[in-house]
Amino acid sequence: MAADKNEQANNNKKLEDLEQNREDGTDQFLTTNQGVRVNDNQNSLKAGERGATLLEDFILREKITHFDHERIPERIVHARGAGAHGYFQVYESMAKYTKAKFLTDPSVKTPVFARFSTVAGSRGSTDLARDIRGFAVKFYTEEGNYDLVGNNAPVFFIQDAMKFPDLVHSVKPEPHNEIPQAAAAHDTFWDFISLMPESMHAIFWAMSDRAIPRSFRMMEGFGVHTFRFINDEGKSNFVKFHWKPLLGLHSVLWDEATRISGKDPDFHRRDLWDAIESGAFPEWEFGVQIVAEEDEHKFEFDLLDPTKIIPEELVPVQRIGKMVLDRNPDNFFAETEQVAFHPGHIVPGIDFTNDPLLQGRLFSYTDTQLSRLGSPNFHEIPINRPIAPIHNNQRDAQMRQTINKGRVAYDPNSLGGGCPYQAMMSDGGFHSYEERVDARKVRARSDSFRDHFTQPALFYNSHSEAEKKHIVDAFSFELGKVETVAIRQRMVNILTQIDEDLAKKVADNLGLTPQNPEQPINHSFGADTDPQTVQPTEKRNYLDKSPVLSMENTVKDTIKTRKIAFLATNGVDDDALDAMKKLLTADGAMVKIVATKHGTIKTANGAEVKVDETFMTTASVLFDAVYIPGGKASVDALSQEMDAIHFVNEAFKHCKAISATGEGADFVKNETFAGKDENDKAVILGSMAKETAKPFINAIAQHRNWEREMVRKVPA
Ligand code: HDE
Repeated sequence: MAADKNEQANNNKKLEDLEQNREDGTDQFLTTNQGVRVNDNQNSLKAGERGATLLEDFILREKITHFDHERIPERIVHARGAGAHGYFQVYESMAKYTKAKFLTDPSVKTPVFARFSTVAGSRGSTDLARDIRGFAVKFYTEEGNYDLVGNNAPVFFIQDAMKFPDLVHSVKPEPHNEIPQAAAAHDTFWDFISLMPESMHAIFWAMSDRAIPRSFRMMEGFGVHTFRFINDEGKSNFVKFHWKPLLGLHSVLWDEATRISGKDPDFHRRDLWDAIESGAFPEWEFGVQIVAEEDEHKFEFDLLDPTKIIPEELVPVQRIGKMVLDRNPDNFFAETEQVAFHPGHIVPGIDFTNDPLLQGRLFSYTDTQLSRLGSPNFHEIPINRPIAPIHNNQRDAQMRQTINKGRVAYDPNSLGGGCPYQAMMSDGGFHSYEERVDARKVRARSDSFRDHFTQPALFYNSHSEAEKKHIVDAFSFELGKVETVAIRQRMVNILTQIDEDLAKKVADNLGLTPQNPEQPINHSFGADTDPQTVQPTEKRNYLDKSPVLSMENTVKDTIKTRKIAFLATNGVDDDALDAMKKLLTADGAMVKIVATKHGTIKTANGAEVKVDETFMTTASVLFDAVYIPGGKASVDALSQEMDAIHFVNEAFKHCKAISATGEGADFVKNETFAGKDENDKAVILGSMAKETAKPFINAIAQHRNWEREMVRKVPA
């Protein structure tokens, strides 16, 4: 008990220490880094007003020197990202499977820091690149930091860490001209991929709508590798980790993504920030798929193969807890940029498997921090510090913050009373799972890793027609950007192994004919293996469909945090504006008034309404839906505004919900493409906001009306 109290006091002290690192200049004098108050921050010290600047100016030199060194190397991958603080809480004790304290005590709120990222682009690149997203969470548990460094796709492109530098070199901008930025649509990437059949499953995820999320808050996360849970008795179960967003899983269209990249390249970062600032805290449920140790070989795929999922139909995901992100960082650099994740940061109760990709990662992440953050003391940077106490005999190195007391920095010692001493397992000492190993030392890949086509086919077949079309379009776009025809052809040929119809459609868009690869795919699993013998195995069929893979089956009953544009100018009908606003905001949506000019507009009854955006500062692609309230003068003015007409047409083209009342409905019918099809369920026109609000809300909750995509005649 006393020990518990001490621990709690210690944790509180740690949190206080972290807070002390936060600086706020409010009501404070400006000082140098030595604490000397600065009297003139406008002028350097000169020999006369027009004279040369003096070397003596220690204030100028300190300021400029610090500035000159402001940049640190960006992450090699996942450079572009945004993060937030929050907490995690388990619903019920998982002690049956794991002894990790943060998963066994439902009363504990474990602080977390989550960072979402794209993989390929540089730090300043657009958020809306077609890419897998990083989904990394640092749990500051009482037993030390646990990092779950995952992605928004459950599978990876390669099976062995040996191929990671090759994969990343192929997707990064090409080395001779550093083109293209944050894009996989170029020759070197598809050259590599078309020679790597093991990448097919991840490629299908990357070509699907999941790779262009509507929001970080509306994407899933996955631990990817199979890990182990270890319980108090030392029993191990295999486990796969999932994050399920409570707002559902939603994406934008590719055409929209490219436009958002121009209108607001910070779209995802801003969306996360704004949601948290407005109190609409993003939430995910934490899920686990548990497989008993003795069932390791029961599946038709290998649990150690990171290019495979365990379909949820075979092993359901149990939702065991919730993460809430409720605080934005105070400083992007100090927190989001300096946070150092590592899949090797684990706590008792969690352990690794022999997934060869995971094993490689366990080396990589500390190594990369050494060059990025510059010192093995990166764990002392506030965002990386555990709340659990740190005591060991590690000493010194650049930028050491800790002031270790005493003369003893070795173990065993008698001068320090043998401290710090090792923890028994019963004291929470980490003890690696004693997996039995009896093997030859080889450079080779297991035969059980050779099935590359079954799961991409399962993924493709599980989607709706609209989603399938998006996948065909994505392949056609990406390969269309590839200049070397032989690479396009090779890729189309591999696609025939997965789905003939898809391959045909992509080939057709590229002006090619798919050929069944009669030549073996030269895929080497090891130095001395004969390529003939390591052919990928043929596609199998252990499951026709996995409906949870389709975004069609996601949460579609909420409009919380959805952004709705109201197009209005002077003379807008008061009731049409107010009633709709009230109903939408009551359901958690965010309404923005988009007008022709900034400032305020006057309603028909003379009320003043603040304008949030103008047609110059925003665009339909930054919204989920559009509403045009009636009011003759307002609608007449909108009819004269090309950008207003374009706004509605573009929203229509991107399959969004559109509603209008009174004269607004005439505007939609007469001036835009949106009113042409009376059967369109997501264009809701009427005379009163009170009547149109309900179907409008339903249509927004559906996210998009994909049926509309077949209408190709929209001039937007
Ligand atoms: Fe990473 N990865 N990775 N990765 N990764 C990095 O670490 C690496 C892999 C992931 O928001 C780097 O701190 C290797 C899979 C995320 O800060 C680096 C291999 C998954 C982030 C690195 C992989 C990931 C990283 C770059 C193959 C999903 C960003 C900077 C063996 C499960 C974390 C850094 C953040 C970052 C290496 C494969 C996820 C270079 C060698 C698979 C989310 O160490």
